[in-house]
Amino acid sequence: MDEIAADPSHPRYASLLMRRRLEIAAEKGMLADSAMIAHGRGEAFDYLLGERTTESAARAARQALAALQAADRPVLSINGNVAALACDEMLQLADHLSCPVEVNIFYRTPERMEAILNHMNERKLALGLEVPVLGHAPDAQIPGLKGPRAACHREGILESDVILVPLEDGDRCNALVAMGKTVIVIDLNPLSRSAQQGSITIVDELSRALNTMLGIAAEEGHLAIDASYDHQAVLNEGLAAVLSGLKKP
Ligand code: PTJ
Repeated sequence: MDEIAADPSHPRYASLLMRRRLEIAAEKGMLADSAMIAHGRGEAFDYLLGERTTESAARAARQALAALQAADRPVLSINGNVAALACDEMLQLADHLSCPVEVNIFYRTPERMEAILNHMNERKLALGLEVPVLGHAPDAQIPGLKGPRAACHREGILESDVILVPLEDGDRCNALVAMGKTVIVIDLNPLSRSAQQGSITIVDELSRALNTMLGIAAEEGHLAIDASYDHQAVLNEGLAAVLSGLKKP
């Protein structure tokens, strides 16, 4: 799946690999029409960050993992871009947390839902994981949202207490926060509404953020929540890191 023409030593290898994953997902009908625009915006911010996990992003990832581990009903939300870019890492994190993933897309069509669910279930089988993959039979609505984008599973997103929403739309993030959930956002843009409104925001590239969490989980197991964690202060550090990229010669 991951074959690309570039050599792994190519300085832009990781970026080229992610683009290839999006091309493959587009061919499979998994992506929204605006998926490439969203990705391009992310790439621009990542360029300014130096395509690295900053110290503040690592701290946010740590707090996010601790919150997910402490949750009664954690759930990981999957959209088209997330399924394309980091399906395996999302399944591995769900496996570590013994929780479901739920395919929940903004630009919802039956065809896209089927393509993403098929992809997730194929990867789940290939990895040999028992993770429940929800999204096939929504039986609830996220309050405050209109139309198909509100559809979700009662046993998944609706009744979750802590939810990971990478690359999330601002309205939906807001609706989840309004439900009283701890909402963990992964977004390279520290100024996005989701990044600002989330409970814990990791300003990092999706696959790097997930691999940071998986690495900490493997090395340290169960973490304690940091009671002094300050979402806005960590987010401001993320913004400062982006802005420092503008000043480079
Ligand atoms: O599959 P759907 O229908 O749910 O649609 C998914 C997209 C991503 C198209 C939809 O949610 C959307 O339009 O999102 P936005 O409003 O463009 O927000 C996406 C955010 O994710 C932006 O702030 C980007 O900077 C950021 N982003 C993009 N790629 C990455 C990223 N953040 C982290 N890692 C990335 N790889």
